Amino acid sequence: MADNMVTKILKEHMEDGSNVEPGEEVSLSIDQALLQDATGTMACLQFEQMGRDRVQVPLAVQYIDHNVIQLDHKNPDDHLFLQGAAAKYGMYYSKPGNGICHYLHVERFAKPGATMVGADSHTTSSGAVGSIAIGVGGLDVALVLGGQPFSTGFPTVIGVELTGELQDWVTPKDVILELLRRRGVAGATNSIFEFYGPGVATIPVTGRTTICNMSIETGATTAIFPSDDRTREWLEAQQRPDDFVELGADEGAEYDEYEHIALDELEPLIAQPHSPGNVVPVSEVAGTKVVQVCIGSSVNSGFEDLAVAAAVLRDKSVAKDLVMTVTPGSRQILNSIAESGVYADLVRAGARMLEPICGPCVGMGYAPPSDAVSVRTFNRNFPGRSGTQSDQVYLTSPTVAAATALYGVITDPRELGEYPDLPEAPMYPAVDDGQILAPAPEDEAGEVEIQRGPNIHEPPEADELPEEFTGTVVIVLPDDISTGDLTPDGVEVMAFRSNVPELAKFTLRRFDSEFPEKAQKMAPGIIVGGHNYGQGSSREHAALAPLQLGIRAVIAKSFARIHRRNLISQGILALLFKNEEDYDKFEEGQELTLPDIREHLENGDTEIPAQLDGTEITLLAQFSERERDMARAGGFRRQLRQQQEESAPKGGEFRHSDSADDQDSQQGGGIS
Ligand code: MIC
Repeated sequence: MADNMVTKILKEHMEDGSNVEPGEEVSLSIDQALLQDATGTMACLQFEQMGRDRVQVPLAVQYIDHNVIQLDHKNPDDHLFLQGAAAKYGMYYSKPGNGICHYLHVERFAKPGATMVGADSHTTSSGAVGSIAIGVGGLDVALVLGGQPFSTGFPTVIGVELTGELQDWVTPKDVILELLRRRGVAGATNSIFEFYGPGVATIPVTGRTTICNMSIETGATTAIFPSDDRTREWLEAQQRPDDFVELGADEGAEYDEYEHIALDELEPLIAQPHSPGNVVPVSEVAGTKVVQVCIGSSVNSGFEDLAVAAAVLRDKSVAKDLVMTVTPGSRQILNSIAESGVYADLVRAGARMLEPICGPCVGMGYAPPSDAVSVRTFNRNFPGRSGTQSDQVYLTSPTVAAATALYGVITDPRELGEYPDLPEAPMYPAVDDGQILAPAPEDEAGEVEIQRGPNIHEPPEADELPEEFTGTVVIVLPDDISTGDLTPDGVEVMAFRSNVPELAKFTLRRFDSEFPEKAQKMAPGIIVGGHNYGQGSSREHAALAPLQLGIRAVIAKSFARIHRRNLISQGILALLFKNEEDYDKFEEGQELTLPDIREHLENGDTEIPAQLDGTEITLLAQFSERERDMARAGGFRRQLRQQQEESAPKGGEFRHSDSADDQDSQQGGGIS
């Protein structure tokens, strides 16, 4: 049977037969795991609860790239903790300033045909070299580190045929913006994009990285490119020729859905505030005044991306009232732009050159002024993500960003005339793994001391689900609530990623600054949401912080994939409306009862009867068997412990938290 590439790779990694029907739950063996500092501390703490001495996955890398502003002890304490954990438990450790996890992983570790999970939604970048790379919550990464397979619904595979070639000034960023224009931010949920067709060969690996990185913004699980000559050249340049295998769909393979993009017909595109899905041609917003341009970071931080910006700005200056930042993706890119003259051109043009860290992409400094327009080559523009609550962030390609920096207004780069000659990308960049530390050898790992700073606390844990659940509606939210709404970005808040009780104080501040206090008073609480609840990042903090405040159920019209999983894994019921009109019946302060909820879940019932202040409504529990068990137990950690108590342990188990943090770590532990 002719299989597409996704199905081939998944079949090779399936631990339980060959059920490849979309939506059916499959267990996958995982080859690689990625962690970064903003989500890694929770992942490592949960891994430690499993009681394993060493990680069980063939390769795990802990990157430090998000929380690196280091205003005080919190960030560097996290780094030390993670460095110790990596050394002791058997993970590579990439030091701060060495590169942005998604980009650097494509350079140094990602492999064609491999499966990979990462505690970062943009883990998907590694699809650029033919990996199936999926962003998940920290607990899911911890489980993989502990030797468990990763279970997920078998995806719908969307074949994206690329034909033709991009015209001058149009870039791979426009390919993913075009998919976002067509599908919006939830139009590919539970799907994987697989690119094929003659246009694929025209897109370099760095361009593929940008496309795969932002595939998550459509709600997709991930995206993947075939492993072809471009991949071979890339891996050779990275001095990893042995990692190359040719991979693609079988001749005649079919897809569940199809898209076709004629590359030569694309034009420069831009996503307007405040959603990556709000895409229009640049010409529609040309002339808009801009005060900040940011190029690079998690996407568009490869050599060509920065070289084209430098070429546009060579011997010129950024506009008088505009400030521009440039962030290379990795130390290798920093070296390459320094050696090729790109760096000097950018500096002379007035750019603020940043180190290879996530930086402004996740609100780590360089926030724009109030109400002002910032044009960024990044991947997300949810409200307030830049650090400024009234921000007006547009997302676009480096060519549009460079032209905009030059003129101070949004500019279609095709107006610049002929495409400039770019300096040659160094074919063999200086491969330098000097800032990636190998783990301690197994026989020395016992000696490694892990330092735990005062900001590091065990994650909270839910109670077992009662026979009947009654809770109070604490807030009713609109569509498209992002995990950044739940757990905000920015220097101040993100410094508490290892300290959920403190972090919880910022929960949903954009909607109700009193939410944390209210939720604690009303506990057990319920959040009601619209469509695409929990879109965006993989941060499980967006489940842990509400849990800390006593939230025990979220009822929504639909959920984003990663967040839904994080809620269930952490013991929060993620229920759907059977009739969406029932959403309008909900108001703050109402009581909702789910009679016999345990029994319903035990029986595998999908329809869950509920009473909302006396009115009968029906909710849906669309759970797999595994999820039903998790929900009843009060989350996955508690479930595994129960299994351990009932029978001989299999594949790792979670210990009870008996640390001094135990008080914090109970449901509704609250904040002081
Ligand atoms: C993001 O782009 O939103 C982040 C910051 O990389 C997050 C990770 C995080 O919240 O720490 C992500 O995409 O998962």
